Amino acid sequence: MGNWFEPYKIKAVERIPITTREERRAALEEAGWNTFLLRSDQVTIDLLTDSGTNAMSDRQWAAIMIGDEAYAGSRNFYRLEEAVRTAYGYEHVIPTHQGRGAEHIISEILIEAGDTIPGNMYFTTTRLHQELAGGIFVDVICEEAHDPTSRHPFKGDVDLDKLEKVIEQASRVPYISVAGTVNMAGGQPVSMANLRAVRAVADRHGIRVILDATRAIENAYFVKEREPGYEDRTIAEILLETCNLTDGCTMSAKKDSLVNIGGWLGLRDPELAAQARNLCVVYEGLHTYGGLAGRDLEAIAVGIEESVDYHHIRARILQVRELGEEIEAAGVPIVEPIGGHAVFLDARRIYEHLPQDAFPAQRLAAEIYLDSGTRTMERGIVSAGRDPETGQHRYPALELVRITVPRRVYTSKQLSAVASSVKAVHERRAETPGLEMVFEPTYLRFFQARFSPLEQR
Ligand code: P70
Repeated sequence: MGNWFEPYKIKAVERIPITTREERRAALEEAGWNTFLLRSDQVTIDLLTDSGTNAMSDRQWAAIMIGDEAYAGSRNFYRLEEAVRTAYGYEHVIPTHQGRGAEHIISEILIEAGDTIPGNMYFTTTRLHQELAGGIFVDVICEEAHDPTSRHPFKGDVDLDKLEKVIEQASRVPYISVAGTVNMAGGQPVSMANLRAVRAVADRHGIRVILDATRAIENAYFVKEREPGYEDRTIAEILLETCNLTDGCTMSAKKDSLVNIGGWLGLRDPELAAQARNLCVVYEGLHTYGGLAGRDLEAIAVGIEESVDYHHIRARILQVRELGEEIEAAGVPIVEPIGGHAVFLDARRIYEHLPQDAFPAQRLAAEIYLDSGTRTMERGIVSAGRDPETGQHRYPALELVRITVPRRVYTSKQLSAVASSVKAVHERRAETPGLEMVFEPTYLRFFQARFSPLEQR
């Protein structure tokens, strides 16, 4: 891995709450055993997500002060537009309050009832917007992605045979939905070679390719690290080449772009962009602010510039990897290879005695919180939700807990403490029972579902 260190120094700090086990037990009961329902004041190390939890730089905080809060035509919008054009290469930029705002707009524009959208594994919000627009998402990711033990270097790759078959059988395919890195597969990258092949398939059938660019810079780091021919290319060059293979993208700036809120839709086709700007005023706000303050737009623009810096992205990826290696060294089963934004624990193998409908990953996330006040997230059967046709649980192959690392926020010493806690929870695995779901909301149930612990069987 080579030596790495954080390419920054710390100028402001925030005190974190230290709690007792009794306090955590009470908090967990109150939260219905769902880490999404904990208050952050009850959390010591918050590894729920890397979304909007990043530490901004002094330059970004300075950018906040030059926010131009004009309703229309804010200068910060044009700054953002320029930053996106330079780094991502999309001519048309429509700001949105966050990633799902962009997903909503693109789904509504491109999808007609009965359409099929193939993609490299579902993402919760992306798929929901595709379904709400009348589409059906079909997973065409390579088989290796469903196997947590496979060490395939690009587990985000599309299976081209599956893709061809889905296109053949569908009545209409408005676009292929590709993400890099693939969140639900464990933060796994897609290769440039695969993306080029997807583009070729799309061109042959006259289909668009829409990228989920949320963590495309993390993807670019893996390409540079692993894909022959890319060793000497810069992160910025790889990012641009990635986007050049697509017709548009949705972006949650809350990840790669080092901000706390924001997103955008990038498009090449001026006709589609005009439609998107029009829907933007319906759902988000005028097309030059998209639900954001001018200062947010400026902070994203600066964040984009910082995010393509090699030293930044290298430290980011290697900090996550170090955490994963420490957990793995303790004998805890994790998803291999270690992904970009998080370490994923394999709850299926940890709680071998629990059936999937006893929510093993949900329980594991709760146990880690109880042990050390570390907050993580379930990414398994609860996240997968129910099949809209049958109303039954979807049973995903991956039953995971995501330990997600915010950018520039925690020290490696803190992450080491998390690794020790995971080890302690793992040692108690045999005596840990599952959960029962006692409240289930209609949409994206993982956010608000409530559970209660099952008695030991
Ligand atoms: C996470 C967050 C957001 C996200 C993403 C990808 C690959 C789009 C979005 C949406 C937040 C989250 C969302 C749903 C469930 C749990 C957590 N991912 N594409 O923690 O962007 O949140 O800005 O609307 O990862 O992974 P946004």
